[in-house]
Amino acid sequence: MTVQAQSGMYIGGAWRPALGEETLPVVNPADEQIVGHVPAGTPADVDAAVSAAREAFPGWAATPPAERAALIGAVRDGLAARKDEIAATVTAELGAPPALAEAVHAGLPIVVAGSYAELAATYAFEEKVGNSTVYAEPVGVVGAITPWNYPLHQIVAKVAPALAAGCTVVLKPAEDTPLTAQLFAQVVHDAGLPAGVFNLVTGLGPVAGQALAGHEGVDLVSFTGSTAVGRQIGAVAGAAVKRVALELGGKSANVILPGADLAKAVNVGVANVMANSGQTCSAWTRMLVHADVYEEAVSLAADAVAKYAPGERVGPLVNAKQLERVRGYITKGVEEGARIVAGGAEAPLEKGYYVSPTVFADVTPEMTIAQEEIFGPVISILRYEDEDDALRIANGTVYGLAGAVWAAEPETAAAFARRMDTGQVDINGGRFNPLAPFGGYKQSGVGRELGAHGLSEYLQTKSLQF
Ligand code: TXE
Repeated sequence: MTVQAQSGMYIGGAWRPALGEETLPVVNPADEQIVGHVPAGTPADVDAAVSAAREAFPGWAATPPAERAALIGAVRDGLAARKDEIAATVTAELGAPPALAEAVHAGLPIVVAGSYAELAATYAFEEKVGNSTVYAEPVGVVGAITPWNYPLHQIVAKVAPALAAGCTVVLKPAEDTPLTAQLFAQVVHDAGLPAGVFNLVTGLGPVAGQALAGHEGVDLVSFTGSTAVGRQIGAVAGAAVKRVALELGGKSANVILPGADLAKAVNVGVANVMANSGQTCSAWTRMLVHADVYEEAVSLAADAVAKYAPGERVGPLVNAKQLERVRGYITKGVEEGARIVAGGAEAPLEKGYYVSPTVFADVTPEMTIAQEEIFGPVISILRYEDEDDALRIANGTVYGLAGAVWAAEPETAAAFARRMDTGQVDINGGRFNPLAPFGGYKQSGVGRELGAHGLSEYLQTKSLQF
């Protein structure tokens, strides 16, 4: 499928010709065919977009929250109206299976945009504290840099709260998935947002992304991506004393305590990692199982992954680089002595960047595959002896983004979860809540997305004493 691509940048309320000549191909990782081209943004394009956002800022910041809410609601409605087109675009540039593209990639952003239409209208932008009135005011111009793994969700999780807060935005989406970002810009345009409130510059990370992150006209940088790039962006923001939010990697633990429903915990755990081909920062990639039921869990996991056929339920990885990276981790796991019980490094299909769903048993906490983010459909199963041992293993990485705990009683699981160094934990399966804050402890990042916590990232307070 070819997708309608824009040849320019969305700046100041219109599609404008890019200032450079170069374009970037967009490749469908399922069949390695080019589906479109987008312009490669230059620092001059970024300058133009930041100027437009700066110009629009005072007016948008002064727009009553109820009016901002109505416009965010119109964006939500536009996303809902174009859901099929969005899903098809995500399938074309990420290779996501159509059912996943429809339900998650196109569906989730509608929910998140809707939540910010409501929050913009109800948030306490002004409160009395003793003899003071405290105002929550927008930080200013936001530079949003997003990854490819959930192309639209990552955009909406930054842009919707920024707009709700009264900030204006320049977005630099991932070079692998810019077509979804162009569609989003068109939805924003059709919703009638004032010119310059939202701007889009496509292009490469080290060129357009770097220019945006270091731009003196940007007051806050919100980045989701690799820890390596996050560290650089954090350093640049720190030097300029500007606000920064970082959503980085994870190595989350799925802790199955004695007495839990083992089959359910293993099956849901496998599904969690297989979703989006394992390209989810919060994926529960380490399964922690008590020694007494360890072999039973391993065989349940091997049976469960057999149901995830590459090319059907499991899509490809996003590009050839990620394929090499994930295969490298699988090879490393074998070299370090882990036992493969399903999958392996060999390509399962002739075309496309596919990896076989892979389960490793006999993984020990210090192995590379138990420490580093793999970002593919690969699960490591670790053995623990008692609860303290499980907690030590669960907390024993540099990351702390998410996790799961299973026990016979939810209270037992919750008590364990409170001792985990991580930002979000699902208890006995949990249920997704778009209003719950999402973000990392330790090197998984700084700041929170979603709900009121996500909105407050884009605000600064001013207090007047009477
Ligand atoms: O990320 P990058 P990559 C992790 C995951 C994956 C690894 C590498 O482990 O295997 O990162 O993925 C922009 N200045 N996550 O290489 O490079 C880039 O254009 C400014 C976890 O794709 O960090 C893109 O828009 N921006 C993650 C964005 O950063 C720069 C999601 C992310 O790309 C830049 C994705 C620079 N110097 C990967 N260099 C999550 N937390 O969900 C790149 N970019």
